[in-house]
Amino acid sequence: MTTQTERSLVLVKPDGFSRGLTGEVLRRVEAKGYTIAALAVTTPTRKQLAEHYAEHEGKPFYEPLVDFMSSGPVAAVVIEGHRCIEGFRALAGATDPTAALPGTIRGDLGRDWGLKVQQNIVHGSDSADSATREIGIWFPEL
Ligand code: DAT
Ligand code: MG
Repeated sequence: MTTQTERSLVLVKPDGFSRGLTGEVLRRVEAKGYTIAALAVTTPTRKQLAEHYAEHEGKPFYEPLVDFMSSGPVAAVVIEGHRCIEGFRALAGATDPTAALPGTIRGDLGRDWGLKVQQNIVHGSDSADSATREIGIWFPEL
């Protein structure tokens, strides 16, 4: 029997990156005990984002989401560690940064700006299948 270490795709979104919060996000990931397996700074293309956010196509926030995510550089990160998918989602907190609990990345560092899409600092894969799919989009060489 082989044990494979779990991996998750984390993005520090353009709001987090431009506010200089990449280090703070990585600090929390490392302080939790996960390791960083890959790291890149890139401005996402709309094509990459259409793939990444395919599940949201047609929703009212979809176009604003793609506009926002392609507006500037992001830090794309592959993190590693047993149950890191669930663990990073807990570190990130709820999607709505107003409702996200203090102590979480979104709860501590994010707020609602009254825009058509929530700007909430980070993305984290929501399942093992999503993680595999998303890592393939952002790090095709892995
Ligand atoms: P999450 O990023 O917590 O996995 P999601 O996958 O449902 O959330 O949505 C992707 C992003 O789209 C999310 O981080 C912020 C934005 N978003 C989601 N639901 C929204 C809504 N109802 N109104 C505005 N923006 C929303
Ligand atoms: Mg999601």
